[in-house]
Amino acid sequence: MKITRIAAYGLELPFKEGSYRCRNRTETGQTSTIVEIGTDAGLAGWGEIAPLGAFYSEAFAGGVRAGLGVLAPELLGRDPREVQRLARVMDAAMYGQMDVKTPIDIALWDLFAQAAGLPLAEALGGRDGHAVALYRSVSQDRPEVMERTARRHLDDGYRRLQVKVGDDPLVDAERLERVAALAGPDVALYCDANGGWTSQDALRFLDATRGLDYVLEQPCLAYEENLRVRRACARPFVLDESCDSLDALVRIRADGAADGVTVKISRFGGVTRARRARDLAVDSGLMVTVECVGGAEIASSAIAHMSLSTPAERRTHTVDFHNWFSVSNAAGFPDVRDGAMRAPTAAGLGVVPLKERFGPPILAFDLGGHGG
Ligand code: 0XW
Ligand code: MG
Repeated sequence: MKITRIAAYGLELPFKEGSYRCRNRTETGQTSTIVEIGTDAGLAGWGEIAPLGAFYSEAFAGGVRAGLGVLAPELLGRDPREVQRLARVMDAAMYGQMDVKTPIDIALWDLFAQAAGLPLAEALGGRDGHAVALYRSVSQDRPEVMERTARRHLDDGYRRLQVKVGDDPLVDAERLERVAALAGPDVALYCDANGGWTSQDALRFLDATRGLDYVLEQPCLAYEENLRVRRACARPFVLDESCDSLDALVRIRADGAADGVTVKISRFGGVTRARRARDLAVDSGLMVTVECVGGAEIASSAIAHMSLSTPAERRTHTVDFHNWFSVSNAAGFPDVRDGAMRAPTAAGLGVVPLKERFGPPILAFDLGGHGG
C-alpha cells in the first residue's frame, strides 16, 4: 500500500456553551485541522488536532498547518501501515512539534487498523470493556455560575466533574464548595488548575478545602512546584501538563510525584507515542486518563479507542470532546449513555468524516504531482 495524497482541512469548532475558560483564559471555540491520507488501495485515513489556544500549549492552528506542509512531502509514496517507521521519518524531518505530527499519526493508525480489518482499539491490543467513564469540565467562572454549569452537566448524565480552578485559591475553594454541595457524595470531583496556581496558592486551597473529597490535578505549571505541593497533599494527585514526554513520565514515576497522569494524544505526537506513555504509566502503577486537547468526532474516536484499550483497572476517565462543540466533523460515533463513552466498532477509527463540511483543502500533496 502506498500513500498517494495528504490533504488538510480547517474547521472552526464553536463551544456549545458559548465559551470555555481554564487557566484564567477564555476561548469561544477551537480551530480544528483535519488530515486525510489517501492510498493506492482506495483506503483513506483521517486524523485531527484542535489546540485549545496558543496560551494553553506550544500549539496553534497556524503552526500546525505550516508544519504539515513540511512533513507531508516526506511521507508520499511510503507504506502507511509502517506507523513506527513513519513516526521516525517525521522525527528526522522535524524536531519535536508533536501537535503537527498528531493528525498524521492518527490518520496512519486509522489506515493501519482499516488494512487489518480491525477497529483501532482491537488493533491496539483489545478493548477492555465497552465504555469509558466520562468527566465534564466545569468552565471557570464566578462560583454561582459554575454551580449552574455543574447542574447542567449533572442533568446531562455526567457523574464526574472537573472543577476549573487556578485562580484566587479562596474563590476557588468557594467554587468547589458550591459544586460539591450540589453534586453530593456520588459524583467524583477533580479540581484542575491547569497549572494556574503558585505552590503557595495550592497550599492555601488545600487548607481551605480540607473537609471536601476531590482529586487535585496539575496545581502548578513547573514540575518542581508540583512536587512541593505533592509532598504536602494528603489527597489523590494527578499530573497532566507535566506529563509531556516519556522522560517526564519516568521522572514522575521515580519521584512518586503523582497517583495518576493524563496522557494527551497530541502532547505525544499521536497514537504511536501516546500508547508507549500510556503503557509505561499503567506498568508504573499509575491511574491513566487518555484524552487530547480538543477536537470533534475524529479526535473523540481516537480518544475512545485508546481509552478502551487501556486496562479498565488503571483507566480513570476521559472526555467526549465532540459534545462540547456545536459542529460535527464525522458521523457514526456512538451516542454517549449513562455518563460513559463507547468507541465505534467499524474498522479503523470507525467514523465517517463529513468531508462536505470541510470546504476546499488548505493544503494538498499528491504523489507525482505538485503540492501546497
Ligand atoms: C479539560 N481539558 C481536556 C480541556 C482543555 O484541553 C484542557 C484540558 C484539561 O485537562 O483541563
Ligand atoms: Mg487536566
